[in-house]
Amino acid sequence: MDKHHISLIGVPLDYGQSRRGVDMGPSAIRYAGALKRLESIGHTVTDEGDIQVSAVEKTEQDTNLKNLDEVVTANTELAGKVADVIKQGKFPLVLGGDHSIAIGTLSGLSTTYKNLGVIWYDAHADMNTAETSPSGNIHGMPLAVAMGLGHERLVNILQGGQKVKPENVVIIGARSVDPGERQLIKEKKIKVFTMHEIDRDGMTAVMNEAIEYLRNRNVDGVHLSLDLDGLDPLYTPGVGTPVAGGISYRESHLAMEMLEDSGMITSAEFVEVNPILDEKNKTADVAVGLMGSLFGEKLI
Ligand code: 4U7
Ligand code: MN
Ligand code: MN
Ligand code: MN
Repeated sequence: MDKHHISLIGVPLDYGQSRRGVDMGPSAIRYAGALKRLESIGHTVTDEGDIQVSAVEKTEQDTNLKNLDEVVTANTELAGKVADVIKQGKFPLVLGGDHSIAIGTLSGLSTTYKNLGVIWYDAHADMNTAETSPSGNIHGMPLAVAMGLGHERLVNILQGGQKVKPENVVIIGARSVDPGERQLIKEKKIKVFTMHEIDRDGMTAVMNEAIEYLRNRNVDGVHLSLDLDGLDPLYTPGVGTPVAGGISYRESHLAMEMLEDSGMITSAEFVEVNPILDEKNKTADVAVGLMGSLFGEKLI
């Protein structure tokens, strides 16, 4: 995989949650200058355009999951695209869209990576299933789905089974976790750095530990799934499910720089940017700034 050749894939999907507007995330991130920013660092960037997202004619659903058909269709297409991009040796950089798109991204990645590490940078654990979800919103479920848990139509995208091993997952920034998720985290022994660890030990120690943990797992690649609500809403107000007390702007840049220095990141996605809820595209600007740090931007 060549980190210097990046493929941008937009996924204008908002069916994984209940607030409109996050489908405009890819446009907002492009408008904030993602392409130029990455090119100015010296990377070659191919914009693959957007995955087509369409409303499916309503059929009777036997599930409490909202818009399951639409989410399955878009994620199936995304999975194929991501699989394609890695086969070409390029770095997939996926722009959301709500976080349900991680289902497609991780399915696509699993075609190549058999021991993939995942860094889940988020206020939430996104480990609900149909049984535990308080909302029925699929953007609260992608990490469970990737571990093979949840609605079979989501788990079976591209191929069935577990695409990511629970012991290869690291969650960073958690501060809103539902009872069913807490149980799953304990049961699967997921490595979680909550805001408590970040406050107590500092971001440097947390990232060093996260990187070391994944190295010891002998992963063959590491995917960064960055939900902009991982940051404090002071910095990223344009998200659908903000939670106060989050990661700071500076801590987030440091985290991205440390990931760049580690050389271990092989794919990434930036999700949940909602321009309707944003202030002057601030959240998309932060996303692009973080991409700069993740892809090796240096001041001097
Ligand atoms: B996001 C929630 F109940 N856990 O499942 C749920 F609090 O991708 C929120 O991290 C999920 O933004 C948030 O609906 C999903 C809720
Ligand atoms: Mn979140
Ligand atoms: Mn999320
Ligand atoms: Mn959210």
